[in-house]
Amino acid sequence: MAGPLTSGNVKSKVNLAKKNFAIVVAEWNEEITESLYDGAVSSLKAHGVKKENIIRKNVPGSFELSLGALWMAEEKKIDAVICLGCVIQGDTPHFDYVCKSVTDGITQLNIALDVPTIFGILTVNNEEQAKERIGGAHGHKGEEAAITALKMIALTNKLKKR
Ligand code: DLZ
Repeated sequence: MAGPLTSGNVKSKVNLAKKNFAIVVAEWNEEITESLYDGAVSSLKAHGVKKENIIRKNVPGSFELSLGALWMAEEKKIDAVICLGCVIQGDTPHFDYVCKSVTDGITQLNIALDVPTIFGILTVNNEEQAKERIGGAHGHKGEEAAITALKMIALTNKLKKR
């Protein structure tokens, strides 16, 4: 069964107080992406990450998340990048293009770079589905994106990759 990532299953020997995070936030569907951001930051802080070690950058929309993430990953001190966005299905195929672009872009970053880049992007049919994923029936995807970043940092540490 697929289940939400919870803080209970982050097992890390990493000193998270010394780790640096970039969060790239898409401005489209701002009410949702702000909530994703708040959840991600709360979750990081709850695990010992220092607020001053979290850098935030905004991009206009989810299409721009990949480039924003690349720029952040190129910063020397960043240990993980978290991308947050919300793409809502409309009347045109635009949804499919934006979703494909950001999915492919973030996949490429993960393969090409040594910095985990987390896919915290809602791809939903309507606003109601989005709200269910920012603390509703389907958990909080901003918190889950943060937990995923912590797990990838724990893994890179275990493999001594960085
Ligand atoms: C244009 C557009 C549309 C229609 N819908 C969304 C959306 O639901 N979520 C989102 O993050 N961005 C959307 N955008 C903007 C594109 O991501 C992008 O910013 C523009 O096409 C300019 O490159």
